[in-house]
Amino acid sequence: MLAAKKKPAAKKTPAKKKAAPKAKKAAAKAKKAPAKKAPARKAKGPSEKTLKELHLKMVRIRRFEESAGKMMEDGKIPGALHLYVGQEAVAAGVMQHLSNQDWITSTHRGHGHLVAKGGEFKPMFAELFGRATGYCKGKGGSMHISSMDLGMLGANGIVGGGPPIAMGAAFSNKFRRNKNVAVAFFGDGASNEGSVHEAANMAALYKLPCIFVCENNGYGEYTAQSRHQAIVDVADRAAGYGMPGVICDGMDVMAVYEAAGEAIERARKGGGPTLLECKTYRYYDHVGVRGMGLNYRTDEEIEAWKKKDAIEGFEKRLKQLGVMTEKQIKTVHAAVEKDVDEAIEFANESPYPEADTLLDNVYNEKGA
Ligand SMILES: Cc1ncc(C[n+]2csc(CCOP(=O)(O)OP(=O)(O)O)c2C)c(N)n1
Ligand SMILES: [Mg+2]
Repeated sequence: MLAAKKKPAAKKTPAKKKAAPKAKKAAAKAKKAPAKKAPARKAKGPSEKTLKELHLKMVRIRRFEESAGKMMEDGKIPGALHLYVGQEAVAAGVMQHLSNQDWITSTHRGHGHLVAKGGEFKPMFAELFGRATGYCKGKGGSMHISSMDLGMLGANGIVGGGPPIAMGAAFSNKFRRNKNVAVAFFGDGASNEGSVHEAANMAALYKLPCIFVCENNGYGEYTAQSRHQAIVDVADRAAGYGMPGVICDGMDVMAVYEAAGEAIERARKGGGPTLLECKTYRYYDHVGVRGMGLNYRTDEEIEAWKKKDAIEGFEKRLKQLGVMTEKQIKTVHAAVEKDVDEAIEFANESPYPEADTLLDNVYNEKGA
Protein backbone atom coordinates (compact mmCIF):
# COMPACT_ATOMS: atom_id res chain seq x y z
CA MET A 1 0.00 0.00 0.00
CA LEU A 2 0.94 3.61 -0.47
CA ALA A 3 3.10 2.25 -3.22
CA ALA A 4 3.86 5.49 -4.99
CA LYS A 5 7.22 5.12 -6.66
CA LYS A 6 8.95 7.86 -8.48
CA LYS A 7 10.61 7.10 -11.76
CA PRO A 8 13.93 8.82 -12.38
CA ALA A 9 12.34 11.75 -14.20
CA ALA A 10 13.53 15.27 -14.76
CA LYS A 11 12.37 16.77 -11.50
CA LYS A 12 12.24 15.56 -7.96
CA THR A 13 8.87 14.62 -6.64
CA PRO A 14 8.17 14.12 -2.96
CA ALA A 15 5.92 11.12 -3.71
CA LYS A 16 8.47 8.44 -2.87
CA LYS A 17 9.96 10.22 0.10
CA LYS A 18 6.70 10.98 1.78
CA ALA A 19 5.12 7.58 1.42
CA ALA A 20 7.70 5.72 3.46
CA PRO A 21 7.84 7.86 6.62
CA LYS A 22 4.06 8.07 6.64
CA ALA A 23 3.75 4.32 6.54
CA LYS A 24 6.42 3.97 9.25
CA LYS A 25 4.72 6.49 11.49
CA ALA A 26 1.34 4.86 11.06
CA ALA A 27 2.87 1.47 11.88
CA ALA A 28 4.58 2.84 14.99
CA LYS A 29 1.36 4.46 16.17
CA ALA A 30 -0.65 1.36 15.44
CA LYS A 31 1.69 -0.58 17.74
CA LYS A 32 1.10 1.83 20.59
CA ALA A 33 -2.61 2.32 20.03
CA PRO A 34 -5.16 0.22 21.85
CA ALA A 35 -6.95 -2.18 19.52
CA LYS A 36 -10.45 -0.72 19.96
CA LYS A 37 -10.20 2.48 17.96
CA ALA A 38 -8.05 3.85 15.18
CA PRO A 39 -6.42 7.02 16.48
CA ALA A 40 -3.33 6.68 14.26
CA ARG A 41 -5.33 7.13 11.06
CA LYS A 42 -7.39 9.93 12.57
CA ALA A 43 -4.28 11.86 13.54
CA LYS A 44 -2.55 11.83 10.14
CA GLY A 45 -4.32 10.05 7.31
CA PRO A 46 -7.50 10.92 5.48
CA SER A 47 -10.60 11.56 7.58
CA GLU A 48 -13.33 8.97 8.08
CA LYS A 49 -15.49 11.05 5.77
CA THR A 50 -12.90 10.82 3.01
CA LEU A 51 -12.49 7.07 3.47
CA LYS A 52 -16.24 6.55 3.29
CA GLU A 53 -16.49 8.75 0.20
CA LEU A 54 -13.74 6.78 -1.53
CA HIS A 55 -15.59 3.58 -0.74
CA LEU A 56 -18.92 4.94 -1.93
CA LYS A 57 -17.40 6.16 -5.19
CA MET A 58 -15.97 2.72 -5.95
CA VAL A 59 -19.20 0.91 -5.07
CA ARG A 60 -21.20 3.32 -7.21
CA ILE A 61 -18.92 2.73 -10.18
CA ARG A 62 -19.00 -1.07 -9.79
CA ARG A 63 -22.81 -1.24 -9.43
CA PHE A 64 -23.39 1.16 -12.30
CA GLU A 65 -21.08 -0.79 -14.58
CA GLU A 66 -22.36 -4.25 -13.68
CA SER A 67 -25.92 -3.11 -14.46
CA ALA A 68 -24.96 -1.21 -17.59
CA GLY A 69 -23.19 -4.35 -18.83
CA LYS A 70 -26.35 -6.40 -18.32
CA MET A 71 -28.44 -3.77 -20.08
CA MET A 72 -26.11 -3.82 -23.06
CA GLU A 73 -26.11 -7.61 -23.28
CA ASP A 74 -29.94 -7.51 -23.10
CA GLY A 75 -29.99 -5.14 -26.07
CA LYS A 76 -31.32 -2.18 -24.08
CA ILE A 77 -28.34 0.03 -24.88
CA PRO A 78 -27.42 0.76 -28.48
CA GLY A 79 -23.76 0.56 -29.45
CA ALA A 80 -20.74 -0.64 -27.52
CA LEU A 81 -19.96 -0.31 -23.82
CA HIS A 82 -16.44 -0.50 -22.47
CA LEU A 83 -16.75 -1.42 -18.81
CA TYR A 84 -14.53 0.04 -16.11
CA VAL A 85 -15.00 -2.80 -13.61
CA GLY A 86 -11.67 -3.57 -11.92
CA GLN A 87 -10.27 -0.06 -12.33
CA GLU A 88 -12.50 1.70 -9.78
CA ALA A 89 -9.69 2.70 -7.43
CA VAL A 90 -8.12 4.94 -10.05
CA ALA A 91 -11.16 7.11 -10.74
CA ALA A 92 -12.12 7.27 -7.06
CA GLY A 93 -8.62 8.06 -5.76
CA VAL A 94 -7.99 10.83 -8.28
CA MET A 95 -11.43 12.41 -8.28
CA GLN A 96 -11.48 12.67 -4.49
CA HIS A 97 -9.14 15.67 -4.89
CA LEU A 98 -11.15 17.48 -7.55
CA SER A 99 -14.02 19.95 -7.48
CA ASN A 100 -16.49 20.74 -10.25
CA GLN A 101 -14.18 23.57 -11.31
CA ASP A 102 -11.41 21.10 -12.10
CA TRP A 103 -11.59 19.56 -15.56
CA ILE A 104 -11.16 15.98 -16.59
CA THR A 105 -11.03 14.27 -19.95
CA SER A 106 -12.05 10.66 -20.14
CA THR A 107 -11.68 7.75 -22.55
CA HIS A 108 -13.87 5.20 -24.33
CA ARG A 109 -13.99 3.46 -20.90
CA GLY A 110 -15.42 6.54 -19.26
CA HIS A 111 -18.46 5.80 -17.08
CA GLY A 112 -16.35 5.33 -13.97
CA HIS A 113 -14.73 8.72 -14.42
CA LEU A 114 -18.09 10.48 -14.61
CA VAL A 115 -19.56 8.58 -11.66
CA ALA A 116 -16.52 9.51 -9.54
CA LYS A 117 -16.77 13.13 -10.68
CA GLY A 118 -20.28 13.29 -9.24
CA GLY A 119 -22.34 12.00 -12.15
CA GLU A 120 -25.88 10.98 -11.23
CA PHE A 121 -27.24 7.64 -12.30
CA LYS A 122 -30.50 8.88 -13.84
CA PRO A 123 -29.02 11.15 -16.53
CA MET A 124 -26.20 8.67 -17.03
CA PHE A 125 -28.42 5.68 -17.74
CA ALA A 126 -30.73 7.91 -19.79
CA GLU A 127 -27.73 8.93 -21.89
CA LEU A 128 -26.68 5.33 -22.45
CA PHE A 129 -30.28 4.52 -23.45
CA GLY A 130 -30.23 7.45 -25.92
CA ARG A 131 -33.00 9.37 -24.13
CA ALA A 132 -33.70 13.09 -24.04
CA THR A 133 -33.21 13.19 -20.26
CA GLY A 134 -29.57 12.11 -20.54
CA TYR A 135 -26.54 14.27 -19.80
CA CYS A 136 -26.18 15.04 -23.51
CA LYS A 137 -29.89 14.79 -24.29
CA GLY A 138 -29.31 11.29 -25.62
CA LYS A 139 -26.94 12.34 -28.37
CA GLY A 140 -23.63 11.46 -26.77
CA GLY A 141 -24.12 7.94 -25.53
CA SER A 142 -21.46 5.98 -23.71
CA MET A 143 -18.44 7.25 -25.60
CA HIS A 144 -19.30 10.95 -25.74
CA ILE A 145 -20.99 11.51 -22.43
CA SER A 146 -20.01 14.79 -20.82
CA SER A 147 -21.12 17.31 -18.22
CA MET A 148 -19.71 20.81 -18.24
CA ASP A 149 -21.34 21.47 -14.84
CA LEU A 150 -19.30 18.66 -13.31
CA GLY A 151 -16.10 19.59 -15.12
CA MET A 152 -16.25 16.46 -17.26
CA LEU A 153 -15.12 17.43 -20.75
CA GLY A 154 -16.16 14.15 -22.23
CA ALA A 155 -15.57 10.51 -22.84
CA ASN A 156 -13.86 9.99 -26.16
CA GLY A 157 -14.08 7.35 -28.87
CA ILE A 158 -10.71 8.47 -30.21
CA VAL A 159 -7.92 6.73 -28.33
CA GLY A 160 -5.56 9.46 -27.13
CA GLY A 161 -8.14 12.14 -27.89
CA GLY A 162 -8.46 13.37 -24.30
CA PRO A 163 -4.96 14.55 -23.35
CA PRO A 164 -4.74 17.44 -25.85
CA ILE A 165 -8.13 18.67 -24.64
CA ALA A 166 -7.04 18.46 -21.00
CA MET A 167 -3.83 20.26 -21.85
CA GLY A 168 -5.86 23.05 -23.44
CA ALA A 169 -8.11 23.24 -20.40
CA ALA A 170 -5.03 23.43 -18.17
CA PHE A 171 -3.67 26.20 -20.38
CA SER A 172 -6.91 28.16 -19.89
CA ASN A 173 -6.60 27.69 -16.12
CA LYS A 174 -3.09 29.11 -16.19
CA PHE A 175 -4.13 31.94 -18.46
CA ARG A 176 -6.99 32.85 -16.12
CA ARG A 177 -4.68 32.53 -13.11
CA ASN A 178 -7.01 30.29 -11.17
CA LYS A 179 -5.94 27.29 -9.11
CA ASN A 180 -7.92 24.70 -11.03
CA VAL A 181 -6.33 21.67 -12.63
CA ALA A 182 -7.11 19.44 -15.58
CA VAL A 183 -6.67 15.68 -15.44
CA ALA A 184 -6.33 13.53 -18.55
CA PHE A 185 -7.13 9.84 -18.15
CA PHE A 186 -5.77 7.51 -20.82
CA GLY A 187 -4.72 3.89 -21.25
CA ASP A 188 -1.47 2.07 -21.91
CA GLY A 189 -2.54 1.70 -25.53
CA ALA A 190 -3.22 5.42 -25.80
CA SER A 191 0.21 6.18 -24.39
CA ASN A 192 1.61 5.29 -27.84
CA GLU A 193 -0.45 7.93 -29.62
CA GLY A 194 1.22 11.06 -30.95
CA SER A 195 -1.52 13.20 -29.45
CA VAL A 196 -0.52 12.09 -25.94
CA HIS A 197 3.14 12.93 -26.54
CA GLU A 198 2.28 16.32 -27.99
CA ALA A 199 0.01 17.19 -25.09
CA ALA A 200 2.56 16.06 -22.48
CA ASN A 201 5.36 17.95 -24.20
CA MET A 202 3.42 21.22 -24.24
CA ALA A 203 2.11 20.78 -20.70
CA ALA A 204 5.66 20.40 -19.41
CA LEU A 205 7.01 23.24 -21.53
CA TYR A 206 4.41 25.69 -20.20
CA LYS A 207 4.31 24.14 -16.70
CA LEU A 208 0.58 23.68 -17.00
CA PRO A 209 -1.63 22.45 -14.15
CA CYS A 210 -2.27 19.17 -15.95
CA ILE A 211 -2.05 15.64 -14.57
CA PHE A 212 -1.65 12.77 -17.00
CA VAL A 213 -3.15 9.65 -15.45
CA CYS A 214 -2.27 6.50 -17.37
CA GLU A 215 -4.49 3.58 -16.41
CA ASN A 216 -2.20 0.76 -17.38
CA ASN A 217 -4.48 -2.29 -17.48
CA GLY A 218 -1.95 -4.29 -19.48
CA TYR A 219 -3.88 -4.38 -22.75
CA GLY A 220 -4.86 -2.21 -25.69
CA GLU A 221 -7.97 -4.02 -26.92
CA TYR A 222 -6.70 -7.60 -27.29
CA THR A 223 -3.00 -6.78 -27.50
CA ALA A 224 -0.87 -7.26 -24.41
CA GLN A 225 1.28 -4.33 -23.38
CA SER A 226 4.45 -6.35 -24.11
CA ARG A 227 3.29 -6.60 -27.72
CA HIS A 228 2.50 -2.90 -28.21
CA GLN A 229 5.38 -1.14 -26.48
CA ALA A 230 8.98 -1.95 -25.53
CA ILE A 231 8.72 -0.52 -22.02
CA VAL A 232 7.10 -1.92 -18.90
CA ASP A 233 6.45 1.36 -17.11
CA VAL A 234 4.71 4.09 -19.08
CA ALA A 235 5.94 6.45 -16.36
CA ASP A 236 9.45 6.05 -17.87
CA ARG A 237 8.32 8.35 -20.66
CA ALA A 238 7.88 11.23 -18.22
CA ALA A 239 11.62 11.91 -18.32
CA GLY A 240 11.39 12.54 -22.04
CA TYR A 241 8.69 15.13 -21.50
CA GLY A 242 10.47 16.81 -18.58
CA MET A 243 7.98 16.00 -15.87
CA PRO A 244 7.97 13.64 -12.86
CA GLY A 245 6.77 10.12 -13.49
CA VAL A 246 5.10 8.31 -10.61
CA ILE A 247 3.89 4.72 -10.45
CA CYS A 248 1.25 3.55 -8.04
CA ASP A 249 -0.81 0.46 -7.34
CA GLY A 250 -4.03 1.14 -9.18
CA MET A 251 -5.83 -1.58 -7.23
CA ASP A 252 -5.25 0.27 -3.96
CA VAL A 253 -7.44 3.33 -3.64
CA MET A 254 -5.29 4.79 -0.86
CA ALA A 255 -2.15 4.51 -2.97
CA VAL A 256 -3.90 6.31 -5.83
CA TYR A 257 -5.35 8.89 -3.45
CA GLU A 258 -1.91 9.70 -2.01
CA ALA A 259 -0.03 9.80 -5.30
CA ALA A 260 -2.75 11.79 -7.08
CA GLY A 261 -3.00 14.16 -4.13
CA GLU A 262 0.67 15.07 -4.39
CA ALA A 263 0.55 15.52 -8.16
CA ILE A 264 -2.59 17.65 -8.00
CA GLU A 265 -1.27 19.78 -5.17
CA ARG A 266 1.95 20.44 -7.05
CA ALA A 267 -0.02 21.39 -10.17
CA ARG A 268 -2.24 23.77 -8.19
CA LYS A 269 0.86 25.46 -6.78
CA GLY A 270 2.30 26.08 -10.21
CA GLY A 271 4.73 23.15 -10.16
CA GLY A 272 3.57 21.80 -13.50
CA PRO A 273 2.37 18.45 -14.74
CA THR A 274 2.97 14.88 -13.56
CA LEU A 275 2.61 11.57 -15.34
CA LEU A 276 0.94 9.22 -12.88
CA GLU A 277 0.81 5.59 -13.96
CA CYS A 278 -1.67 3.39 -12.13
CA LYS A 279 -1.16 -0.35 -12.58
CA THR A 280 -4.62 -1.83 -12.86
CA TYR A 281 -6.75 -4.41 -14.68
CA ARG A 282 -10.11 -4.66 -16.38
CA TYR A 283 -12.18 -7.67 -15.36
CA TYR A 284 -14.44 -7.84 -18.39
CA ASP A 285 -13.49 -8.04 -22.00
CA HIS A 286 -12.50 -4.99 -24.02
CA VAL A 287 -16.15 -4.44 -24.96
CA GLY A 288 -19.22 -5.55 -23.05
CA VAL A 289 -19.49 -8.45 -20.64
CA ARG A 290 -19.26 -11.60 -22.74
CA GLY A 291 -16.77 -10.09 -25.14
CA MET A 292 -15.49 -11.57 -28.35
CA GLY A 293 -14.30 -14.89 -26.98
CA LEU A 294 -10.76 -14.20 -28.16
CA ASN A 295 -7.97 -16.12 -26.53
CA TYR A 296 -5.65 -13.30 -25.50
CA ARG A 297 -5.42 -13.67 -21.71
CA THR A 298 -5.79 -16.55 -19.30
CA ASP A 299 -8.45 -17.19 -16.67
CA GLU A 300 -5.63 -17.58 -14.14
CA GLU A 301 -4.42 -14.08 -14.87
CA ILE A 302 -7.92 -12.64 -14.42
CA GLU A 303 -8.41 -14.53 -11.17
CA ALA A 304 -5.03 -13.36 -9.83
CA TRP A 305 -6.02 -9.74 -10.36
CA LYS A 306 -9.45 -10.29 -8.84
CA LYS A 307 -7.71 -11.43 -5.68
CA LYS A 308 -6.41 -7.86 -5.43
CA ASP A 309 -9.88 -6.42 -5.91
CA ALA A 310 -9.86 -2.75 -4.93
CA ILE A 311 -13.27 -2.75 -3.28
CA GLU A 312 -12.94 -5.97 -1.33
CA GLY A 313 -9.46 -5.00 -0.15
CA PHE A 314 -10.59 -1.55 0.94
CA GLU A 315 -13.64 -2.91 2.72
CA LYS A 316 -11.40 -5.21 4.74
CA ARG A 317 -9.26 -2.25 5.65
CA LEU A 318 -12.23 -0.10 6.61
CA LYS A 319 -13.39 -2.82 8.98
CA GLN A 320 -9.92 -3.23 10.47
CA LEU A 321 -9.69 0.53 11.01
CA GLY A 322 -13.08 0.55 12.67
CA VAL A 323 -14.40 3.02 10.09
CA MET A 324 -17.23 0.80 8.85
CA THR A 325 -18.90 -2.40 9.99
CA GLU A 326 -19.96 -5.22 7.68
CA LYS A 327 -23.55 -4.14 8.21
CA GLN A 328 -22.80 -0.55 7.20
CA ILE A 329 -20.98 -1.75 4.10
CA LYS A 330 -23.97 -3.88 3.11
CA THR A 331 -26.24 -0.90 3.64
CA VAL A 332 -24.12 1.16 1.24
CA HIS A 333 -24.32 -1.56 -1.42
CA ALA A 334 -28.09 -1.87 -0.99
CA ALA A 335 -28.63 1.89 -1.24
CA VAL A 336 -26.53 2.10 -4.39
CA GLU A 337 -28.37 -0.86 -5.87
CA LYS A 338 -31.66 0.95 -5.23
CA ASP A 339 -30.29 4.06 -6.95
CA VAL A 340 -29.36 1.97 -9.96
CA ASP A 341 -32.80 0.35 -10.17
CA GLU A 342 -34.57 3.70 -9.94
CA ALA A 343 -32.28 5.21 -12.57
CA ILE A 344 -32.89 2.36 -15.00
CA GLU A 345 -36.63 2.76 -14.55
CA PHE A 346 -36.29 6.49 -15.13
CA ALA A 347 -34.22 5.94 -18.26
CA ASN A 348 -36.64 3.32 -19.59
CA GLU A 349 -39.59 5.67 -19.18
CA SER A 350 -37.82 8.70 -20.64
CA PRO A 351 -38.64 9.86 -24.18
CA TYR A 352 -36.26 9.71 -27.11
CA PRO A 353 -35.17 13.12 -28.43
CA GLU A 354 -37.68 14.68 -30.84
CA ALA A 355 -36.71 14.50 -34.49
CA ASP A 356 -36.71 18.28 -34.85
CA THR A 357 -34.05 18.58 -32.13
CA LEU A 358 -31.64 16.47 -34.14
CA LEU A 359 -29.16 19.25 -34.75
CA ASP A 360 -29.59 21.03 -31.40
CA ASN A 361 -26.66 20.88 -28.98
CA VAL A 362 -24.70 18.69 -31.34
CA TYR A 363 -22.10 21.06 -32.71
CA ASN A 364 -23.41 24.58 -32.98
CA GLU A 365 -26.39 25.73 -30.88
CA LYS A 366 -27.63 27.91 -33.74
CA GLY A 367 -27.30 25.13 -36.27
CA ALA A 368 -25.33 27.51 -38.50
C1 LIG B 1 -7.22 6.73 -32.72
C2 LIG B 1 -7.83 5.39 -32.49
N1 LIG B 1 -7.16 4.27 -32.81
C3 LIG B 1 -7.69 3.06 -32.58
C4 LIG B 1 -8.94 2.94 -32.00
C5 LIG B 1 -9.53 1.56 -31.71
N2 LIG B 1 -9.41 1.28 -30.26
C6 LIG B 1 -10.43 1.47 -29.44
S1 LIG B 1 -10.03 1.14 -27.84
C7 LIG B 1 -8.46 0.71 -28.27
C8 LIG B 1 -7.48 0.25 -27.23
C9 LIG B 1 -7.14 1.29 -26.25
O1 LIG B 1 -6.30 0.74 -25.28
P1 LIG B 1 -5.97 1.53 -23.97
O2 LIG B 1 -5.61 2.93 -24.31
O3 LIG B 1 -4.97 0.75 -23.23
O4 LIG B 1 -7.35 1.59 -23.18
P2 LIG B 1 -8.18 0.39 -22.53
O5 LIG B 1 -9.13 -0.09 -23.57
O6 LIG B 1 -7.24 -0.65 -22.10
O7 LIG B 1 -8.90 1.02 -21.40
C10 LIG B 1 -8.27 0.84 -29.65
C11 LIG B 1 -7.00 0.54 -30.34
C12 LIG B 1 -9.63 4.13 -31.68
N3 LIG B 1 -10.83 4.10 -31.11
N4 LIG B 1 -9.04 5.33 -31.89
MG1 LIG C 1 -5.19 -0.61 -21.72
